[in-house]
Amino acid sequence: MVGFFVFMRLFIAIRLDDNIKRALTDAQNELRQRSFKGRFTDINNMHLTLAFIGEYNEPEKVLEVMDKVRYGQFSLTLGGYIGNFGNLLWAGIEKEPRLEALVKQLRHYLSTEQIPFDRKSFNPHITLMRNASGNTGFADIEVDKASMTVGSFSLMRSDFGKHGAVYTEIGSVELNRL
Ligand code: 2AM
Repeated sequence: MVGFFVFMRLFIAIRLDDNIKRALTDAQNELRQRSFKGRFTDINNMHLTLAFIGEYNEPEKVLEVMDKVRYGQFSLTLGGYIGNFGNLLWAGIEKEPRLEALVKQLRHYLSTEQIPFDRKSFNPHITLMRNASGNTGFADIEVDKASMTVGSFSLMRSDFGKHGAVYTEIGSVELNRL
């Protein structure tokens, strides 16, 4: 019999708490008030991507690799500004060496276990909207520098629904192991 595999679009991310989400929603509302048009990220979909895996059919293997990471909790603080990659607008993160070290460790294990991932250098950001048009003035928008404690990171799947992508957590790993 020929088996068939179900490929899922996977990525590893930090999920955000309500305090951070509130600050990001305020920033989105400010963009709306300035007549920015485009696809705003749904509040439930807000996250910080650590590694994008893409189409892959062994989520259990990814969770096993995530479980190899030995790392403690740290705090994540919004940078207070909006940046862009072309017409994608994002909220910046305050520079945090512990975030960068976590991503380095995670990507090291993904590599050694031969799990494919996007190797573009890590550029921490939280997407606020895509296909932005109608205005270009966002540089002076101040985003509340909200903070949260990062206590875990998650394996997420992305599915395309009627109203755009829907992200669902498959599993998570605690950051309490040094
Ligand atoms: P983002 O982090 O810039 O918002 C699921 O597609 C998530 O993985 C999105 O949040 C997306 O962008 C992020 N991502 C990172 N690299 C990606 C890539 N090469 N292709 C698609 N999505 C990517």
